[in-house]
Amino acid sequence: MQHCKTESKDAFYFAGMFRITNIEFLPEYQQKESREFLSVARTVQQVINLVYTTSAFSKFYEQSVVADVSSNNKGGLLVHFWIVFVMPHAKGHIFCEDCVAAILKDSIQTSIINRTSVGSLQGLAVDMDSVVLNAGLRSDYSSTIGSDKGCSQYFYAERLSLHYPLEISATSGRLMCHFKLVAIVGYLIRLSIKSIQIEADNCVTDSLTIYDSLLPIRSSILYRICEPTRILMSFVSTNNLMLVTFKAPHIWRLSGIRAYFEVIPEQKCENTVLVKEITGFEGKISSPYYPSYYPPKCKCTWKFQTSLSTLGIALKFYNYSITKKSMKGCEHGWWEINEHMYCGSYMDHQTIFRVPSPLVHIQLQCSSRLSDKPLLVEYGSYNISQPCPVGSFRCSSGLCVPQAQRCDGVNDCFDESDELFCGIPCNNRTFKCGNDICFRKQNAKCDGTVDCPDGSDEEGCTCSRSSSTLHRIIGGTDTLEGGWPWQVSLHFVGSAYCGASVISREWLLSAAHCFHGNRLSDPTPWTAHLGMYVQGNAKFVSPVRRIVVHEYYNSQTFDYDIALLQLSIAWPETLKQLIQPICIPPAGQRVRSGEKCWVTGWGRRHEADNKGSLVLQQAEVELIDQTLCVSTYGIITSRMLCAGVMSGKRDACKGDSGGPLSCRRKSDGKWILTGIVSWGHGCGRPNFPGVYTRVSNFVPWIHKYVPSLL
Ligand code: 4AZ
Repeated sequence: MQHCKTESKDAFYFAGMFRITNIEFLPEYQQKESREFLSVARTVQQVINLVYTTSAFSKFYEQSVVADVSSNNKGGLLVHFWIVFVMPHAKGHIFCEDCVAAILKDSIQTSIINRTSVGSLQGLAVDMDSVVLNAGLRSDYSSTIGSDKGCSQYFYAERLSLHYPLEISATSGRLMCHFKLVAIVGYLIRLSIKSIQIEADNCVTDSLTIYDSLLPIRSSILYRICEPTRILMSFVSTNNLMLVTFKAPHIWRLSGIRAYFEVIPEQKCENTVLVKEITGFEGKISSPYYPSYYPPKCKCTWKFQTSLSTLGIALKFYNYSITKKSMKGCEHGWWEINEHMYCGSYMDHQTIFRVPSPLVHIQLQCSSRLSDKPLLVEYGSYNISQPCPVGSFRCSSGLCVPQAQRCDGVNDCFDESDELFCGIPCNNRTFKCGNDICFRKQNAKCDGTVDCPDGSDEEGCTCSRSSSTLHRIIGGTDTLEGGWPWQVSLHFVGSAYCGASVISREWLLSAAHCFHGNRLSDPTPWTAHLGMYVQGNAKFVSPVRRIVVHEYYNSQTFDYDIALLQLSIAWPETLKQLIQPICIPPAGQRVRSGEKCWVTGWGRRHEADNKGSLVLQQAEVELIDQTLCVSTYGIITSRMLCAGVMSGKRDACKGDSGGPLSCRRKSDGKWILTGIVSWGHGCGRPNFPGVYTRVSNFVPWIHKYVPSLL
């Protein structure tokens, strides 16, 4: 709850507005002396009197004063008013701002039946959504109701494409100006500021403030400038009116503003773009009213389509970047791109965001309280399988720079990623690449990231072969510690939620459906538990840095149910007895029905259980003929395979999702990740085998993110 301090000894001023929906605007309302204005003002004042004289604040209520009755783009009348309370001997007392506003809002009677936001305020038809009321200053009260004219002025702008000048200057004395700008109905106001001369005092006394209303109401501030500037800046209202206040109470050298305003039409912010076949940037999209600051209430939709399915959409943001939505607030734009949420933030360099899909649907919603800096985004297509051209280096931000610029001491990537892991003198704390270049990263060998320019740190890395710890499982039924060293338990906000498999030092493979949903798609609440046997007792736990859900994942059909997870911390070499990657099958590998494989996990042991198992479970299952599986379920795609036993009994269940279906290759004894636990009709039901994601169909997709995998 907010409180406000009195400026004078005992009077409190509140500035507010609301929209009356059932009275048509007449030009006479612009004349404060007209019968029409006085009649509406009297009615509104009486209504407000009634509201507060029957409230808990009746003792302190003094009066209400209607300052303006204006047209607006939503129809009806927009009424701006002041409410004054007097508390005798208030001395330091505070007046609850939220209470004063709540009394007014709660007095509006709405009916749920007609489902509109219009309610009745003592007989006046008032739009609930339009009501705003904030504490204000006595000086603003005096100058806006006309008792202290100062340099307050009205401007009625009726002509399009005309620059209406707004200029004021003084070299001594004081300036307290209120410029009320009103445009014809259906249009907006754009204020362009050429220069401001002002004392920079952190907005304490000197400021230029732009309001989305006709009274200085704090919650409708569009922007505030409290420092001198000569850079052209422009701001757009959300209605056909705007208030500009300029305050410089102690002038002793040149102060003032040079500005102009225009009447502009409302712009729709949507576009459908067909992107050409050639890769590269070819066009631009921008925030609404570019190059003006964009208003706080905005929504844009852009649809992109490339001409080839192998091309995705690249977006180059100027001085801006978008990152996966996190738990923190999102103050500079919500971006929804193909159903994934991102938050925007300003930075001092350009960033590139690639969407590996030929069809991209983007929605931007402005999320800042004030107007925000204009955004410019270049778009174009890129080759999904080759995001950077041959001979160039891919920066962490996605930007491509010539390979020759890597390690040249210049921050060409802007995020310094081209200058990371460049050669330093070799010692026992560095890693030595094949070409004798050393860099500072321990355990760089086989961590899934190519660190050496020659790739030697990721050469010869291998996945799990049958080892001494493993024969016990093959022959038996018990899961022994270390038996399935690639098995991972994924915890969401501290609880076991899904399984996954280790495929490199920092990458895991799991099911996309584990991460479907607003909170589930955010890596922050997830932890990966590796080298675990009894649930909760992992040998190694890492937060999750990144979740890559397959872009074609379909939550209705479970098609493309695959996701890659990048660990924040690579698991240490010292745990290799208990943690080992499983091999990815060769691309397009066909499987033999009847082959015996193993499914493992901490999921439920019976369909009716309500919690998972404490000890890692294993079950031997058979790969099932695809045609038989299609005839069982009907909706089996080539990205799925079935495994189980037709009698039921051996199967995966809830909680095992994302975990491995491991098959041992006879020729070399290596374990292959043939499937990922995905879905099924119940668990262990006769004739309804478990359905798994067919990993051999995703080898190029996995290599795109984990290029070092063999
Ligand atoms: C699940 O709900 C689930 N019997 C996983 C696997 C199977 C069924 C359900 C297969 O996560």
